[in-house]
Amino acid sequence: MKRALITGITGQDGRYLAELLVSKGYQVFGLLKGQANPKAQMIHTEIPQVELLAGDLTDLTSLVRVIETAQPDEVYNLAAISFVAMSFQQPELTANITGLGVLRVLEAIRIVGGSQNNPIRFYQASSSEMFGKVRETPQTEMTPFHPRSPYGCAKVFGHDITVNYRESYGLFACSGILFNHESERRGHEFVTRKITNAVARIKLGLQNELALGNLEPQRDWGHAEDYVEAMWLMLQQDEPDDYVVATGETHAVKEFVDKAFRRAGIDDYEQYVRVDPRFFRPAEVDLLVGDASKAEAKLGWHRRVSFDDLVHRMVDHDLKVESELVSRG
Ligand code: G4F
Repeated sequence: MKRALITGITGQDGRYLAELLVSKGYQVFGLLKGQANPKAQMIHTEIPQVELLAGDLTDLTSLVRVIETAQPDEVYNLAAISFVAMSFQQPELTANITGLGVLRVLEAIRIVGGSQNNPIRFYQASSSEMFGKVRETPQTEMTPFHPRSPYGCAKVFGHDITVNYRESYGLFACSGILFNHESERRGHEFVTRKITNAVARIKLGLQNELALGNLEPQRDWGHAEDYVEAMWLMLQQDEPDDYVVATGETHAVKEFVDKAFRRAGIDDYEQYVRVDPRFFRPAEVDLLVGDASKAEAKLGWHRRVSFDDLVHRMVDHDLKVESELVSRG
């Protein structure tokens, strides 16, 4: 039985990845930070096979202990301060967790080692935010980075240190440069879920308007369940490498808004949407669209969920959840 350790187990990607690995027969461990973390119960209920181990990306000793306990074949580092807007408010914390946290996990892997025949394999959750003010379109593994937020800067460090540990110490370390990926499990702070939840509430008469920031940025949005499969595939190859994971399509935030309202039967979104400068960022990433041909050719990875299906699934889910809340009173 293969063993895997996932940091960021309580997030959208951590939960989908844990389910995928359990379905493949892995013993899965999740790193859980904090005392009495309220999300532990959610993991116990949703994926009872997962064993949670206490540790923190800011504490190398705890990471060493967790890796010694889990004895993983594969480590997936998904934990991060992942909300770009928050990284402008707490840049130092973001650098410490999203950036230096990667270095600490790599060091812990180096210290514990794994067996000579079976060294620990490492996956780093890199991000299309690293491309920032893009130098070329579409973006590939070779596109230079120009991050536009403390989050993007921290992710560039995480990516570079992953490549450096691979080249310096021969670690089986891969970096997945994932473009935006969303789902019914996405946090409400991210724009897609903020939109679909508000659409559901407006449709049910629970809310009158949706306040958003910049509606012009374009993103390459896929479904998270497709993307965690790419993470796993990267660690099953003969050689470690870096891969862009994306759909190759880009859509403006306002297109997402329009499609989401239409799914709920509202044709004119403009009467409900208010642009609020509070949600604008000090620097914006205007356009992201990825070229995943390397992942498609080498990993055999293909996205299954289209942009329309993604929006429809999220809106339908939120309509169901909000209706249930109403009927429960
Ligand atoms: O949903 P977002 O907050 O995602 P963002 O900034 O693209 O980052 C996400 O994708 C990255 C991959 O490229 C990940 F690395 C990262 O961890 C995260 O998962 O914002 C998307 C766009 C931005 O341009 C933002 O300015 O939507 C715009 N937006 C407009 N109004 C808004 C809002 N974003 C949020 N969160 N809230 C708004 O009200």
